Amino acid sequence: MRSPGPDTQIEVTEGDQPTDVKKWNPTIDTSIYINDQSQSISHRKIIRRWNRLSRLQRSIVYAVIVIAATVGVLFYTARETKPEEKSNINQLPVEPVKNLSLVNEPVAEPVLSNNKPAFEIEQNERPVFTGPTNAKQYAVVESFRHAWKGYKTHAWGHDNLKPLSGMPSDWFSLGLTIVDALDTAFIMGLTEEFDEGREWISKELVFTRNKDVNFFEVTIRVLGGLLTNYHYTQDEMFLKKAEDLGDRLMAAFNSPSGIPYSDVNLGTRTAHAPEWSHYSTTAEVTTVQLEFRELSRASNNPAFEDAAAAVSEKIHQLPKKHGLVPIFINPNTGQFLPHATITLGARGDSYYEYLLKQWLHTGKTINYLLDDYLTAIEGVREFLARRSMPNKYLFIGELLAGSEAFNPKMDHLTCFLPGTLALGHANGLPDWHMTMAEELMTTCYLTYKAHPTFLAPEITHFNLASATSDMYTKTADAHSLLRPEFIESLFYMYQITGNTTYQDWGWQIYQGLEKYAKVPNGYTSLANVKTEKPVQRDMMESFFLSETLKYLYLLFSDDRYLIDLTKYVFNSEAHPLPIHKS
Ligand code: DMJ
Repeated sequence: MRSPGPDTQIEVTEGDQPTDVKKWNPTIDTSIYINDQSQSISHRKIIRRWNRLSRLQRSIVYAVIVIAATVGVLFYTARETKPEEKSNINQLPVEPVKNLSLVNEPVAEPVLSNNKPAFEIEQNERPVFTGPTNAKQYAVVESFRHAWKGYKTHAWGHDNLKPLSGMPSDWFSLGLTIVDALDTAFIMGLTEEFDEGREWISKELVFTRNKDVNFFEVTIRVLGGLLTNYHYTQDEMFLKKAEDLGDRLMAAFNSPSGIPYSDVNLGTRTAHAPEWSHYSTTAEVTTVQLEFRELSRASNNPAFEDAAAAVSEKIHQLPKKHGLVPIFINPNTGQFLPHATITLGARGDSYYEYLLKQWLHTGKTINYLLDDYLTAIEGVREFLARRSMPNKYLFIGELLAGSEAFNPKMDHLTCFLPGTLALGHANGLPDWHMTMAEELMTTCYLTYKAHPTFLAPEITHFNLASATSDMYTKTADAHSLLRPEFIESLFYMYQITGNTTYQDWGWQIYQGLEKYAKVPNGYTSLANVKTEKPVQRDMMESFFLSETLKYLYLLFSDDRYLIDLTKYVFNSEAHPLPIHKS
């Protein structure tokens, strides 16, 4: 049976939890009466003694009471205003929504108001996940269990499930859905699912196949997933697998420039550029650093971190357009493909994300990462941020390959940006970053609301000249892979601001997923979100379990710091990694 969708609201009563009702006992309790009597006798004694005191003695008693009360008030006030480790992010001022100034606004210097020393997580401080606590979280957990069950029944050990045909699908042959989704099961408190996944990884996951895999995808999904599971459980099995995989992935860095090749053969430990090009993708080569650094820190082997950090350092040295990078880079020369597309969507996105996140992961100690991030966000405002007509919605466009002409097109992938901007602001970056984040949240939300499915298309186009509507979706771009980016940003915005509107928006989208993407064997990608009867695509991406459902679960958490952003940084595939001191 299909679940209800946006127009059939699922009833959620927060007070549905069973209340501890105490039973009333009509028997007279005589001890209460005796207590009352003896209390009134002792009151009379106190009054008689007080009347016998001299005026001086009474004044001393008054003075003592006044001093005690003053000390008490002072102590209480001091306690209330003391910044708590946990609520640091929350206490930063968040400006109300206002319009971002796009042209030649003087750039404010960052005020690192939250530049406190980074927090290194100790074993006994790891979060304990005890499962859902409210109806919305229970619903999301049920969605995860439904997806996991379908995958387990029809595609166990394969990369993905094709939920319509009930067939498996392989890409890297690494049991991608198990490894990618496992920490979501852990965070949701699903011990049975976690145990069966752990068992498969321990017995079946091998990296010895003579097969090319994508260096970036395997790093963020498989290496990232193994490292988070290791962090949470301290189970050495996960670390051993991660070291074996990391060792094999290191082949990608064996290029003349050290910029990794896109494809690695894990079995033969060789790497090469893709068949169709000499180039690697900029976002791919710059979105492995959190994972390789974490592997080094966990295994005490600096080689992983060194190889990946050298890539960031090299790219730092390259000329850019006000911090903005072309989407292709040559691993032989170490140079960007000149005049390639500039975008915060496909192939560009996580370059910007990892500048900030690497800076946070290393306890805000690597300054060039922050500098490059700040410059890039200024570049975004200057060259890519525009307003649509007629309603002046802020969106992020692209610069076309060759001409660098502005293209008013925004990938859904770009909806990661408001979350990242909010994270930066919470860590002391300029207020206009938060203004930009809030405005982009509205725009991304509208890309969902514009469609009867309440789901967003892969790409949205915006009108710059007078038109009846601000945005439109071309049929070729109308599909949805149930991507996580906007829900990810909702999670960041909610944890950082506490504004429950972000939860409400997430719930509307969740209902769209339930109504249009849920099928008997799981959840499926859609061919067209513009129609109430969308053609379904027969693919359940691993990131739906790893990211989309995880961020929904965290968004609806009663404890909005369930995974605290002052202690953890999420990799690009939603695997939380602990923040280090340096
Ligand atoms: C995920 O695999 C990662 O978030 C990646 O960085 C971008 N695309 C997908 C999800 O959309």
